[in-house]
Amino acid sequence: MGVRANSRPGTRQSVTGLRRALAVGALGVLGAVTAFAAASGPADAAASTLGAAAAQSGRYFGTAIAAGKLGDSAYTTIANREFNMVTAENEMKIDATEPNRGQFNFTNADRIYNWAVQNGKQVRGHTLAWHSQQPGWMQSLSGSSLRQAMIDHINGVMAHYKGKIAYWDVVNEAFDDSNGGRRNSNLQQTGNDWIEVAFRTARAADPAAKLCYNDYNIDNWTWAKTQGVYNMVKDFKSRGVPIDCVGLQSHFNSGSPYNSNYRTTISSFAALGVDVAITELDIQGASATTYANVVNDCLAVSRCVGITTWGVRDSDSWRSGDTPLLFDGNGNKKAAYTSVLNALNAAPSVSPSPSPSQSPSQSPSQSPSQSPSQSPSQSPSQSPSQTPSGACSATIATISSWPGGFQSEVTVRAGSAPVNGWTVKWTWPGGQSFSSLWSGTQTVSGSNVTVRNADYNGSIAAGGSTTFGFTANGTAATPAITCTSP
Ligand code: 9MR
Repeated sequence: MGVRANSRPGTRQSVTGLRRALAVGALGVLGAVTAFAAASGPADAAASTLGAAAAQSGRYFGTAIAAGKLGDSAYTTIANREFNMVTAENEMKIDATEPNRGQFNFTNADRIYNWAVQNGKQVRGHTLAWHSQQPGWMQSLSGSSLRQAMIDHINGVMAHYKGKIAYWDVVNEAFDDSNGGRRNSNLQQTGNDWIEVAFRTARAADPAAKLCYNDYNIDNWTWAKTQGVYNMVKDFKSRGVPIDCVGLQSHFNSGSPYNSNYRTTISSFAALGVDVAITELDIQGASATTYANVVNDCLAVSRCVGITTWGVRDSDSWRSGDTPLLFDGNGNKKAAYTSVLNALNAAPSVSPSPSPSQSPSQSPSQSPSQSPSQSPSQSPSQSPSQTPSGACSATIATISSWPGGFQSEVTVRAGSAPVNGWTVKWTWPGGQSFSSLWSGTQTVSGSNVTVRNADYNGSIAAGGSTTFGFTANGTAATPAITCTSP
């Protein structure tokens, strides 16, 4: 269901229609992000909520939601009324979703997801790969096992929400605060390519989701950290690494204040061919002027797609002492709320039209920021094999199972010589079928399965191993499997 191209935003009736269309889109195809075309002048009637006001120019206005507050009706009343995009403040993070290796828990994440969808909102996923809020088991890993755990985590979480998340913060806060280089984290120590591996994994896991890099202190265009992230995104775009958006967290305070070059930052990232989102906005003291400046800077750049405040009321903020949000602790609208609403209402409205490219059923190559040559499915599935390859062997293990489905991991081992490219085969014994597979490329013919290496894990050192994983429908099975190497 798309948004009617001829609906006229700007009137109360058409804004309602747009909101209804957004709600239907969210309930039906959650990957759907409505696209808008043809600017048609300022809105002719003011919208009365942040979400409706932002929707007039094709943008969203979101908030972070905490699962523990969904029973607070004062909180949910404001959140439901004002916002049309939701980010889980903590519940989709690594420690929450994979507390034990290979055991995923989506209880609280789903509470937020379901609340959002049932109320017609879209969801930003936050976050898949991050040095912080790692569960203990992940903190204790390093090297290739940590790299594999990161890949498995991305696949496990994205499989659960496949086709349902508008934007995923794939990688969070990977840059150093001062020198413009990478943050020295356990993930960074797995190799400088960990960020692009995360993005490639994410694209393959859910081709419908827009994939974002998210960070703080990348708001000021002159800061080294901003330039470092800018250069990474530029490099990714030039090499076809799948990235669709950059999230500016925008936690503004005296140490990291709003600067008038913020608009330059937004437009510069957008000029690289990515969407820009303001993902965690809060402003110490909540100056109405500064809030309006932020909104106007976003509105000035067509690819600035939306704004999320990091909480609803001041009392919900991680920095509650800074009173940085749009509602006070009693749920009253602050002066900053009015300035944000007015700024949104003053934006030129646009005519909505259905997005051409966001259905989950469409292939990755149809994603707006990817040319077909950048599709992960078209990556070479085998490493170059000029060097003679040694023999390989493989074993399969069930990680977890549930009624009607299961998750397995296959370990591919090299013998006494290095392996350069591998192919694993088996036959399903009882009608099983893949629902998603990661760190490999699959070919299925009837019950016969062939999995070849992905472009980054074909080379296995002598005596070494790598793994790939999958979720499947049917009864858990551990069929006999073979491994061949060219
Ligand atoms: O708001 C979140 C707070 O409740 C958590 O204790 C904290 C733990 O790291 O994370 C906060 O959210 C952060 C977000 O996930 C990433 N950017 C910075 C946010 C504020 O710390």
